[in-house]
Formats: sequence, C-alpha cells, structure tokens
Amino acid sequence: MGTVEPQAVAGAQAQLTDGFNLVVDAFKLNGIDTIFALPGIPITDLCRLAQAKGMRVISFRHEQNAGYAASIAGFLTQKPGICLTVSAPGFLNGLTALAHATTNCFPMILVSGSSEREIVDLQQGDYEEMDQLAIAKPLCKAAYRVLHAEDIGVGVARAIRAAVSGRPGGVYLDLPGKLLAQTMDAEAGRRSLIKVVDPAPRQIPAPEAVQRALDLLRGAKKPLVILGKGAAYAQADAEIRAFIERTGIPYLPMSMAKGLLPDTHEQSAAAARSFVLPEADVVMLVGARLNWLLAHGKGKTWGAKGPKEWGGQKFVQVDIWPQEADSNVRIDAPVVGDIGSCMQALLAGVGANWPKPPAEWLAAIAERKAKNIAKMAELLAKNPVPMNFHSALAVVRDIVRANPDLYLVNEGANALDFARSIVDMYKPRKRLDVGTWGVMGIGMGYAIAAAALTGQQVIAVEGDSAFGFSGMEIETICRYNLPVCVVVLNNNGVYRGTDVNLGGGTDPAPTVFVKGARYDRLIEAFGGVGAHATTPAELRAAIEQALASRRPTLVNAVIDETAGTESGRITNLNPKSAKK
Ligand code: ADP
Ligand code: TZD
Repeated sequence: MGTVEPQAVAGAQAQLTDGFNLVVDAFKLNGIDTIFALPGIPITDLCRLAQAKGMRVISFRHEQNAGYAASIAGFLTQKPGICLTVSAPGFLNGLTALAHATTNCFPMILVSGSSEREIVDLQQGDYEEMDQLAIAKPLCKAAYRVLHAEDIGVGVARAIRAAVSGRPGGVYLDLPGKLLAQTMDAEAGRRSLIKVVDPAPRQIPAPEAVQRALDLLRGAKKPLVILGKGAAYAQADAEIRAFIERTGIPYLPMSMAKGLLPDTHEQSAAAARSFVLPEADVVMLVGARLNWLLAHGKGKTWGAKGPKEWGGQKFVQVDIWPQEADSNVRIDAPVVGDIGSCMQALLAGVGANWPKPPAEWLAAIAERKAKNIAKMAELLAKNPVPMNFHSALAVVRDIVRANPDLYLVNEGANALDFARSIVDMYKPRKRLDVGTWGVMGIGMGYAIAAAALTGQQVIAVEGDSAFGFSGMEIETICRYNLPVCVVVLNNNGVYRGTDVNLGGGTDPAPTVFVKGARYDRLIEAFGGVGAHATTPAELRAAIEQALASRRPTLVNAVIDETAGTESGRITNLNPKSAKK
C-alpha cells in the first residue's frame, strides 16, 4: 500500500502517491507511531492505511475518549498525541479533549476530516458540513488547514512544532476529504515531507533571572517549592530532585506532580499543605500556575485577611511561558525557560555552601505532618461496613506501594480527592487525573493510552458517576486486551447516593443513580473479568488477581452511599440556593 497504482501520465509511467499516504508518511517520518481514532467518512481509509503502514491505531467508541487518550499520550511522551476523527459531529466530540489538552499544556493534534470547502463556505448543506477551522481556533494553540497534497508535509510539521514548542498545547489540523484523495508524483511527495528539527528547542533562562531567584530563596526563612504537572511533563526528574535535596527546601507536589519525588520523601510537605501555604515566606513554583487549584495565590489559603488579598509571600516562578508571571499576584523572580534548563542553571548556582532552611521551619512542618499522618492512619485503620472511601483506598495505596510502576488513573469528586491524599506515588508521571478543569470523562481514554503506550498495568480509580462518562470504552480495553483494572467506587450517585427529590415526585433526585448497580457485569459482556467487592479483602483479591492475570478487569467496589461530601474538597465552589 506504499504508493497508489502507477498510472500513465502523458505517455510516461509515473509513480503516484496520495493525500492518505502523505499524511501517514509525514507522521511516521516524525516518529509518531500511534493514532487514537474513530473511523468514518472521510478518514476510514486513513485509519486502515496507518495500520497497514505499521502505525498503532487504537480505535475508540467515542471521539472524546480518543481525544483524552491523545492528550495524555502527549503528556507521557512529549510527542503530540494524535486523535483522528470524522467531520462535524466527530470533530466536535474530539474538541473537548483538544481544549482540555490546551488548558493542561499537553501536546496533542486533533486531525479531522472535513467536507468540501466550496460547499461549506457557501453553506450549501454538505454531508457533515461545518467550518471546523473557525470553531477550533479559539480552543487551541494553533489551527491549520491543508488544501493541497504537496502542503501536507508543511501542515504536519507546523502542527507538531506548534504542539510541543514553548508551552505545549492542542493543535487542530483540518484535512478536507478531497485532499486525502489527491494524487501527486511519489518522489515529489516524498521530498515535500518535513522531518521537524528540534521541535521543542531548549529555552535557556537569563543568568540574571536565575540569580534573582537564588537570592530570594537564599534569604528565605520559610521557603517552599511547589511542583506542578509542567515539572512532571518536562522529564527533568533528576535535576528537580537534586535541586530540592541540595537546597533542603520542603516541597508540595500538585496532583499530577506526585511521584516526581516519592511521596514518602522526608522533604514532602504534602501532609502539611494547609500549614505551609499560609506560613511560607518565599514560594518557588516549578511548572505550576497560581490558578484556582492554588487559590490564585490569595486569600485565607495563603494567610491573607480578605479573600482577594495577598498573603505577603514572595514568589519565584519557573515557567516556559513568560506571560504566566503576574497572572494572579506579583511574581518577584520569574525564571523563564524550559524546566530542565532552568533547574540546571539554578542547581549550578546552589553550589556547596547553600544554607539549609532554618531548622524551626523544618521542625514545624515535620510536627504538623506527623499529626496529620497519624490522624489519617486512624481513619485508614477502620474497617466500616459498608466500605467507605478510606477503607477502599487503603487497599489501592498498598497495591501501588507494592507495584510502583503501575499507572494510576483517577477521576470523580470524593474518589479523586481521597485517592490523591491517601495513595502515595513513587515514580514520576504515574498519576494521571482530571487536571486543571477537574473534568469527568478522562478515565478510560487515559487508561487505554497509558496501557497501550507503555505496556504497564493501569488501575483506574473511578467514581461511579465519573466512570459513566467513558464507560463504553471497556469494550476497547477488552478488544485490545489491555492490562487495565477499573475500580468503580460505587456509592450510588454523583458525590453520594442519598439525595431525595425536593419536589416530592417519583423521579429520582438529580444526583442519584440506580441503587446497587453492578458495573462489573458490563465488562463481562465483552469477555473481561468482572468482580464485585463489598469488603477491603475482596477488593484486594480482585485487584491482585487483575495484576497477576493482566486481563481487562472491572471491580464494582460497594461504598457506603452516605460517604463523601458534595463536590469532594471543593464544596465551597458551589453557589448555594437560598431556597431548597
Ligand atoms: P498544576 O495544575 O500541576 O499546578 P499547571 O498545569 O497549572 O500545573 O501548570 C503547568 C505549567 O507548566 C504551565 O504554566 C506551563 O507553561 C508550564 N510548562 C509546561 N511544560 C514546561 C516546560 N517544559 N518547561 C517549563 N514550563 C513548562
Ligand atoms: N461534567 C464534567 C465533564 N465534568 C465535571 N467535573 C462535572 C460534570 C461535575 N462533576 C464533578 O465535578 S465531580 C462529578 C461530576 C458530575 C462526579 C462525582 O461523582 P462520582 O465521585 O461518583 O464520580 P464520588 O466519589 O462519588 O464523589
């Protein structure tokens, strides 16, 4: 299938290629070997051809899940994850994930087939007509359309460079159906392709910016480092660890930065988060934004008097995007560059005589940590009937400790917040979760991508509501026989299962699901292993069995329907009605 049938052109024999082949060749030339797709007009043959030419094509049941898979593939590999969809509705289904990738700074390319330009632009009602390029533009970092086969090389090259250089993000690539069928001379086609040189160039920070940051940190009485998912993405694990250990500064990992250093590291202040944020005097952000997840750097969380006031901390911010600084509060020492280069430069300035942070600061953190860890241990030691989030997640904690290489995918509200604080991570980029938006639906797409790309075992800890957003992909998991164990923490509803209909009618309350649902039976329909767990021992046995067999498994873990709180730890973000 390398080239199309030779055709007689003006009496000579010419080898021809076509748009389909050029698209696949362009991706392959750039080391992209996997596509997350959902076939249909006009891209069915593109899916087939990609597979025929040796790419891995993972075919999904809904484009949104293929898109989430592509987004996390980008996070894990630093290469853009590719999601391939059909036009209008398929494109729109993939768009949520494209926007998610952009918001989370993950490199991804949404490639969608589209209808004929002439008909779309005159709005004449083509099959799946839509001006996709215009719609995608505000939701991604860059958007391109290719109209001629000889421009495919440039289109793919630009898409790759835009996705991974600087602050990574989502890119849209529009491929009209007509383009795919266009033919051109095979040799000219080959020459038109571009192998992108240095797609994510290093960005070296200015020496004076590094010095300013070091001066601020050296003078701190209560320094703190916050590691974000940008730090995890950067794969500068050794430099980050060396900087933290050589300076002795306590650190907080954001959710997806857990495991960058093992969560059990003695400098981790995670168990004393609400103590260190208001107390710290100099805070260094590494690949983390001062967005809602860090209370915008203001208010009570940071020890300020008013909700919009500043707590008096000084901030260092290491980030690749210059405009990130001052987004919420003043950044006293912005260090702009890629995290690897920045951490190397900072490390070089740390030298041998770096003064360790004052002992009182470290002791105060240690004391608070010990208290909170003891409190948590007490909760985890309980064995209530039915299970609650703590007793179920204590099992997952033990299993991750014993299998630190596995991936933990996590979504839900309580299922998310409790897992984040209970389950320690030991290696970088192993915890994959809802990210900046707190979006539901990433679960199965993330699990499929992690398992397909790495061959590692995945455990997906899912709230029962969260699971529903991508649940049909358990067929995909079974079809590709992926080592994924889905654990549904089933408390009969969104957040909890206890709401009542305030109107008094017979309809269930909006947050309540079918009681006692057996999610485990869903996977059995596709040949996977279903397990039903009502105790921690049953849950442990089911997960261990899944790990030993590597078979697609879904464990329905029955959780007390009164356990949990509305929206987990972000109850305060709910506007409340005065009348209920
Ligand atoms: P978290 O939610 O974990 O706090 P965010 O997604 O808010 O993390 O922040 C990630 C930050 O990391 C973004 O501001 C982004 O620009 C930055 N970033 C991503 N990759 C790199 C990199 N290679 N070098 C430097 N900064 C990066
Ligand atoms: N839709 C989307 C796409 N994302 C969302 N975050 C929500 C809706 C709102 N939402 C949350 O923020 S958490 C959640 C929803 C619907 C589900 C919580 O229920 P769960 O988890 O069963 O998944 P817990 O453990 O029972 O809280």
